[in-house]
Amino acid sequence: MQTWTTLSLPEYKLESNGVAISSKPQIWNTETQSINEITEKDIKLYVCGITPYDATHMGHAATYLTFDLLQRLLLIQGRKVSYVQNITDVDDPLLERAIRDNMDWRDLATKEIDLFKDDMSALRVMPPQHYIGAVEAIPLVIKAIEKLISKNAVYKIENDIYFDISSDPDFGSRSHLPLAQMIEIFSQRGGDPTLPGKRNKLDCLLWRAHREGEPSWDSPFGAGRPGWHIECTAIALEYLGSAVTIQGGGSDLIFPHHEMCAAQGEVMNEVSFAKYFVHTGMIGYQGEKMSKSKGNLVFVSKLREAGIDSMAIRLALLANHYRSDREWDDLLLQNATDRLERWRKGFAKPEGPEILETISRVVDALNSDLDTSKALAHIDAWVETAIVDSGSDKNSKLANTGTLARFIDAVLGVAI
Ligand code: 5CA
Ligand code: ZN
Repeated sequence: MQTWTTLSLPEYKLESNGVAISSKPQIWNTETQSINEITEKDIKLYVCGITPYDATHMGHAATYLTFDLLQRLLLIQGRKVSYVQNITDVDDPLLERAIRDNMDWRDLATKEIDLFKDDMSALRVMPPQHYIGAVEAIPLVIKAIEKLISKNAVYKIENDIYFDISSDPDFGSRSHLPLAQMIEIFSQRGGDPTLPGKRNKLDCLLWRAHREGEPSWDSPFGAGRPGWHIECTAIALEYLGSAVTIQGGGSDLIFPHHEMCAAQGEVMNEVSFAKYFVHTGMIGYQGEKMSKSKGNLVFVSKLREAGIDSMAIRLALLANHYRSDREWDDLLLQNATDRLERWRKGFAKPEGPEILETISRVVDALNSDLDTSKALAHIDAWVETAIVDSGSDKNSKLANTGTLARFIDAVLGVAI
């Protein structure tokens, strides 16, 4: 699948701009339940993409902005990032929605993917190098299932193929949930814990044999379609090697999705699937998680149509910590709009107060588990000084405001 385009990204490297940073990038890792330093020079980033219906709501946007920020933060510090994202363009919820709306599921997916790409471009989210749909990945899924068969990690129930979680001795170690809770969440997220014939309640579907009225593809195991979790394992490992550095997505994917992906990947390649499991908090609206199933959605495209500056949307979603479950509301957006206007005023003159200190404080804040509220506050402080000192010649050491604006665009993705 073709990725989206972004406006050109300003090239900004801290080292070549004479900014010395003493901190190192650190991030909360769901698996270790602690903040870990990202030590790798070459980072393989896999982020779970949308299921293309009801996109792009503010929850999706917040999650992709977080990983965009993380990627930008690593890039300005001289790291290399290879980024892969999937699209779940065939799965039960998409097929059900297409039936409900009397649409061909492919047309629904195409329409939503196009909308999502436009929203990502407008929000200045950098595209992944590989943007891969489940449908186009079917040969990769088949290859992955064959590898799991060779490891004796699968079994059949009628013509459906299941992954046997007991083949992964580390099962459960990334999500840290008690069994009863795992079973409950598994069934809420499309799992079938009580299906007769299962070896373990949590075994997940790898290949769903063809059913009347459902799309299917030929395979060595008969006609059918991929299960959800194997799609991400297969795509990640095809494009990023035997393992990934960072597995990312919203906290609703911690279990079962990321646990299953990691378990399958680990059984396939006999190495840990990911080093850092990074999860964003849930965006809520009117007191509940914003979700397609609840229908309490605010869309990026609708706000853009209403004339809201997409940079204000970006600032609104960066205003609070990525890991906190938080509400979307009008005040959040209003505050971000005001902040953007203030920043634009502060950057109106070609020269302003000294910038190196501000840059290093912003990087230190972001290196500390993406503390965006602190980072934005440091820029606010610079902006206030710039506005107050404007026109006076008290400030003997003036700096080029364009350099700071370029840095802000490079790391925060906010074009001032
Ligand atoms: N296609 C699968 C992942 S392989 C999927 O979960 N698709 S999704 O469309 O439901 O969600 C896309 C991404 O947005 C996922 O990373 C999900 O965790 C995240 N997400 C969904 N709802 C919210 C929300 N309310 N707040 C924050 N992130 C969310
Ligand atoms: Zn996924």
